[in-house]
Amino acid sequence: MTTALIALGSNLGDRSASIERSIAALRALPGVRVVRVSTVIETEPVGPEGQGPYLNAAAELETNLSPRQLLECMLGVEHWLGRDRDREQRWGSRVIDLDLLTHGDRVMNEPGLTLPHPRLHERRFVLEPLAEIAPDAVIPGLGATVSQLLVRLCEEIKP
Ligand code: A4P
Ligand code: MG
Repeated sequence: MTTALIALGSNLGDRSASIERSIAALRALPGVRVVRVSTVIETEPVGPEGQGPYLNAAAELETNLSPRQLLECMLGVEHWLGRDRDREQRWGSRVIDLDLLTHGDRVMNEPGLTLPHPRLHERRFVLEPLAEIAPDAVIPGLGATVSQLLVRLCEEIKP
């Protein structure tokens, strides 16, 4: 079994139901155990103008699925919840976004799958909930823990 960390975000429709239903769907997946779920926080949108605020959360999973299999399942959950990628703008509004942040100590950059998630260290809406459930997790390739990355990001943002 491998530990995987994921991020959840929603800013369209019933945001809190979408987060809860995603967690329920992940729990129901064979080969996946949901170990911990953070609290859900409301965050200012990052990206194109005119989007509503997001609800964000993070979860820790144990899985015997490969990174590719797990991501496929996560994309399936997004689809099941009504996400329509064809009608979306990059970084624009979405019913649900599930990002695979880490999968054990895997570092990979393949078409359709990059690990760790390439922007996780730049996203406060990812690091904040993640720090609540896995502050001491070391992010492979970055050689820093989640709480160290969050401190760094907060220092960069300060003038
Ligand atoms: N993909 C490759 N690697 C991964 C991975 N590790 N996890 C591919 C998930 N997907 C991965 O993903 C596009 C494609 O990336 C997938 O088909 C998959 O094969 P996406 O999730 O549709 O892309 P995205 O979400 O538009 O971009 P990205 O890079 O995930 O950015 P973010 O950071 O998720 O931006 N503001 C707030 N406050 N809260 C948010 O949650 N989210 C975004 C989306 C923008 N602003 C936000 C929030
Ligand atoms: Mg995403």
